[in-house]
Amino acid sequence: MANEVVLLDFWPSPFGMRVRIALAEKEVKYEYRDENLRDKSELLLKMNPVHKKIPVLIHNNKPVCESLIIVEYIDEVWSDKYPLLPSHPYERARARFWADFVEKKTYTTGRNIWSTKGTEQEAAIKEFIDHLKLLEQELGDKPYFGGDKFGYVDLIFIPFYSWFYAYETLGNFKIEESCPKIIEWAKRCMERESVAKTLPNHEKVYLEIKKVYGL
Ligand code: GS8
Repeated sequence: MANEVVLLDFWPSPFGMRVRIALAEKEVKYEYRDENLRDKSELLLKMNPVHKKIPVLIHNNKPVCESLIIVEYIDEVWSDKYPLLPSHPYERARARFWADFVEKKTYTTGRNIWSTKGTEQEAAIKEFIDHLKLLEQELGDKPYFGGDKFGYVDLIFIPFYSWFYAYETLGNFKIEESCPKIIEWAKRCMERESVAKTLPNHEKVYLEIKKVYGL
């Protein structure tokens, strides 16, 4: 079967970065299309008519939407290269639990940091740090969430590292002071080629967030 792969994405999107890292780990060749989210392409509206959001992976003309689902799809289709999810059902369930935690908590609470002020912002920062501390606890003394090797949870979480500078600058706090192990982990992940070549410059992300949210 021919493998025609197109990715509809937007460069600062942590959701899109997940898919780019997964495709890099699997050494899949694909066409990258950067969307203008204020003027979405016909293709995006056709391929993701329900949410109308990026990322969308189009594999042999068939769309797959939602980053967590896309990454699992990639892992199953290109199963011969670098498995991302653990093979044991229990470990797989645990990995999905923490990916879901990152999904439901980190992005949402992170956004509250720049959409609030004063005591509300202090509370948002505390909540954000509390979530990172739970992740730090789950990491424990392991080099990666995946254990000895970079895996699914690492891949799902690491794109947010490129947003840390924006969180810190807009909230005037330092993540490393409360969660040094998370920063160590992130730097370790950055040594991986798939991550290093995917994550954009943090100042560029910060400027884009300021622009998008009118800050
Ligand atoms: C989130 C995708 C998303 O929010 C996933 O793929 O995991 N749960 C989804 N995409 C945003 C850009 S990144 O902030 C998007 O496409 N927004 C366009 C819009 O809301 O109109």
